[in-house]
Amino acid sequence: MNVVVIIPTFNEKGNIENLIDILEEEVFPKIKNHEMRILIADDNSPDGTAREIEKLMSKWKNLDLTTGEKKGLGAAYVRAMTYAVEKGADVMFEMDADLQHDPAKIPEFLKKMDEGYDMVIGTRYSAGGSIPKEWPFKRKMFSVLGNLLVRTILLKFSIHDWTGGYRAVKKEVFIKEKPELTDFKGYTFQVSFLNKAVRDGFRIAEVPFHFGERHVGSSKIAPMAYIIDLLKYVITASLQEKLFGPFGKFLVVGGTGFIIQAVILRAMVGVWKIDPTISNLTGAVAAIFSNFNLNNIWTFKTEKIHGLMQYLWKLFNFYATSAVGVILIQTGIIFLGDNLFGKKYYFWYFIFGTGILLIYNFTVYRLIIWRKQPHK
Ligand SMILES: Nc1nc2c(ncn2[C@@H]2O[C@H](COP(=O)(O)OP(=O)(O)O)[C@@H](O)[C@H]2O)c(=O)[nH]1
Ligand SMILES: [Mg+2]
Repeated sequence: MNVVVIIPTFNEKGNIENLIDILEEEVFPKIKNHEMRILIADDNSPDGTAREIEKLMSKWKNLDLTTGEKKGLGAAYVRAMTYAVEKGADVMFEMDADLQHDPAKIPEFLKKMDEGYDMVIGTRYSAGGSIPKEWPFKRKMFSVLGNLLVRTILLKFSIHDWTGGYRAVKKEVFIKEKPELTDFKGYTFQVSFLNKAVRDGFRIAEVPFHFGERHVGSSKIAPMAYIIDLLKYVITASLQEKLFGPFGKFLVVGGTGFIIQAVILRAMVGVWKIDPTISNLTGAVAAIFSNFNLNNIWTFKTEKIHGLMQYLWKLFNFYATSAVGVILIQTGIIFLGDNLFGKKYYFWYFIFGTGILLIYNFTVYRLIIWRKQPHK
């Protein structure tokens, strides 16, 4: 594969030559099965980083430079990745210039790529990874809690390091997500890019690494502005996903099911004078059938069921799930509540039971009936 290590720089003159030397002399010679290049994404650094690179370009033929106006880290990455893809890159690395990202880990990322992953995330927060021991307690807390907060708000716990900037990504992921990568131009780019890749089912692996101390110079991050930008992103993204994503659609479908059942019940009992129990059951069977089909063509349309046998089998599963949910979970919670705290609060048990029922149903649908397929 054609691999490009992209290094964004803003006033990194003191670090960049050192890093390039390590990559060219120690890391790249060990990689035999891929073609390795370096692309520096500089934003007209006043310290003359770009001039330094131009000098080094006569020494290293696989070294390239893109320069532009300073619009933030994310904007620099989007520009550089666009350029790299145009020049034929298959895989792109994100790496800081300040030597905080151990270049010796590159082969481990590439191994994951060879195994078929689409994106590989360097992680500081799982076994084998770490943040600098020298950091003061406050900074450590900040770093750990920040990540935990992102994971919790997004409700995505399988990835341990959302905010880091040591990654490898296949060009397909970038091409797919690029149109949506324009809103957050700063450091929040990292979280939003990864979140979109997760959403779209790209296969993601993690490589633990020890995050070092900055070599020379100072951090470019503005902590307060970053935190506000980050929170803005994770909260809106999470709400959007929950309300307008499959879960929101699932709730809408459930609402239509309720109406269908109510109309059938009223019609059968009121107009045709049929026994209410039988009428209710008939309404339920019809509502469940409608729910199943609406979920199939709308809520989970990306995992739509094909073929008659598959359809009948999943429909059977859906009826079974619905029966188990209503009988065991919803009714069970009401039964428990009645016996533990008294019948007085029965309606609250019903509300609580219905809440749990919804979560149970959605989980079964997502994990069993319309299981998310990895990105093709
Ligand atoms: N091109 C470009 N690079 C940036 C910008 N902001 C930060 N960087 C680079 O991004 C990398 C990470 O920044 P750094 O200040 O080390 O962040 P920290 O490690 O979170 O403190 C470094 O290589 C910076 O030079 C920017 O606006 N434009
Ligand atoms: Mg840094």
